[in-house]
Amino acid sequence: MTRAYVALGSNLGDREGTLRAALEALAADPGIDVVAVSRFYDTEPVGYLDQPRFLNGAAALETELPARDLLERLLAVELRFGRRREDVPGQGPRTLDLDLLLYGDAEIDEPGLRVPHPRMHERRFVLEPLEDLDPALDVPGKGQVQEILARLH
Ligand code: GSY
Repeated sequence: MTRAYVALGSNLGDREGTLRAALEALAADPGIDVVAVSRFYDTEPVGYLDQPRFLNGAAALETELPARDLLERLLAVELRFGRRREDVPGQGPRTLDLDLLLYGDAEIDEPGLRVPHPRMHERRFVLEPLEDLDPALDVPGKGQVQEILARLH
């Protein structure tokens, strides 16, 4: 059994309803246990700034699925609930983003699958929800979540 951490984000439509529906969809998957959910945070957009505020959160999952299969299930849920505005590819408003952040203590760098997530240590909107779940959580190569956040302040 592996503990994995997932970031959730939405900045279009019923943001909280979408995050909750996505968590229910993950919990309904027989291969995934949702063991903890962070608070949700209303956050300023980072990167592409001309878009609505986000609602961000994080969840701890337990799974026996390999990382690649877990990622595929996340992408399937994202597709079910997600919608991206065609005019701003990549960085624009979206109804749902699900990012695989951590998969146990694994370090994986394969096409389409990188854990730890390569930008998670720079993103307050990822680290604050993770700190809710486990301040001492280790991000391989970067240290504990609480330490990374303290360095960002
Ligand atoms: O995958 C990240 C999507 N995203 C976000 C986000 O989730 N929250 C905030 N606050 N800014 C963001 N910019 C991008 S892109």
